[in-house]
Amino acid sequence: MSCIFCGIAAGEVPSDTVAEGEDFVAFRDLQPQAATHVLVIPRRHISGIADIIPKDGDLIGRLMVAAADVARGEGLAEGGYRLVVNQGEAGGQTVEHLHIHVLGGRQMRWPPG
Ligand code: DGP
Repeated sequence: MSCIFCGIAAGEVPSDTVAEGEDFVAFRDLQPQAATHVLVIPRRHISGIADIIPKDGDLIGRLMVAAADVARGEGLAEGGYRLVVNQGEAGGQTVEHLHIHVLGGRQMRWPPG
């Protein structure tokens, strides 16, 4: 199975990386939906949030910390921003490698579409 985000995590597929750590990479979305749109992914392949298990809790926590750090680094912390995880078809997930969207730079609305 080939996974585009595994390719990005391995450095085999080019991406505009904004941050990385031992177990995560953050890079700009190819089809930005806001002025700032960054994806935070685990280096390890996890298909989606529905596939996490209790022992992944620390990793998920580090991904959330990374997402907040990215938002701070992008200058979004004061004005606000949105973190999104899409899961499965009805959730709008198109890439089956867990990712947190960091969206900011415009007013978000509720409910999301
Ligand atoms: P989702 O719909 O939640 O699965 O979001 C997948 C996002 O990934 C979507 O906003 C577009 C982005 N994307 C898809 N392929 C690539 C790629 O090759 N590079 C980058 N940087 N982003 C990608």
